[in-house]
Amino acid sequence: MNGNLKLAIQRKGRLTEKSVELLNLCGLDIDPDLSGERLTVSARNFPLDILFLRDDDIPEYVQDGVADTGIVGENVIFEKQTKTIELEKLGFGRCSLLIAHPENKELKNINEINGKVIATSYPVILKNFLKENNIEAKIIELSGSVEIAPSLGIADLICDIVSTGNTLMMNKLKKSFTVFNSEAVLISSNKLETSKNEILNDLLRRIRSVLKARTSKYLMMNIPKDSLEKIVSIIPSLKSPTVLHLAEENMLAVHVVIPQDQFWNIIEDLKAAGASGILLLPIENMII
Ligand code: PRT
Ligand code: ZN
Repeated sequence: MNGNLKLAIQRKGRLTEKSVELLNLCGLDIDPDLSGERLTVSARNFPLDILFLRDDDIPEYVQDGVADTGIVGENVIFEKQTKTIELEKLGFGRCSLLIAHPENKELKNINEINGKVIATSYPVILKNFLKENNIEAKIIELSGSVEIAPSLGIADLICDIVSTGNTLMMNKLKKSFTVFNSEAVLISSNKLETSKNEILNDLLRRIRSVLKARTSKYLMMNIPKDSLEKIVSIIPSLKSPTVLHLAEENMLAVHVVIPQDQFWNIIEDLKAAGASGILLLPIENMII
């Protein structure tokens, strides 16, 4: 026991690289053995030990205190029904758990699922969804290759994770209903000792500032002096913009941080209000 915070991440899979990348962006110096050979690795400049585990085991390990915190998909947390705290959505590992049917069949109304046989690796989430919708169907639990169940004749429908939809297409299946939307999240045990909690809060602050920087951009532009009020009313920023004088009289430079997804919504309005020389720059980190 070295007092370090123990963070569980997926050993080898879809979430591994993004989890390590996020920790690196938080300024943690880690040299992970991504070959899957080692079980733990320590950060050189932060009191953190990383445990590499199968994603399915992470919620339980965090609940039981083997790890203090973990990064895992919401789909896995929900399926395992463990008692952990979801601290932050991390913006990667996005996917949906969907019901899909053979493309040569129709499935328009959710009630048509009644009496059908559905293959899935997520029986708990599916059972929940069926109950909420008052549907009676038979669930067949498979640990993998769910998408081939209809062509093997063992199920009418599947309920599986989809991200690009390529796997469905290759197996001649079509999406019908969304059961659950998921992304990677940071979870923690609900009984952390104070010293661990302090380290976790430090890590969480860093993660939040990295996530915030990722979704924000630094907008710079030149504007005619008399359109300042108009320009400020267009800009979707909580903070007041920086306004600088230019050598050219009657012109100002305006600098402001905006949510990245707003840029294309406001650009035409800015131009119409006289903005020119518009630059949009990435932000590496943002302390909030
Ligand atoms: O070995 P371990 O148990 O740790 O890993 P695993 O094989 O169980 O999980 P892994 O690495 O496949 O996925 C880890 C997590 O990534 C999942 O729990 C989800 O939260 C998330 N995620 C995001 C996905 C996908 N996208 C995804 N596309 N998990 C699985 N898939 C699979 C899906 O099951 C299907 O077979 O990819 C296929 C469909 O992908 P598309 O792109 O063809 O639609
Ligand atoms: Zn797994």
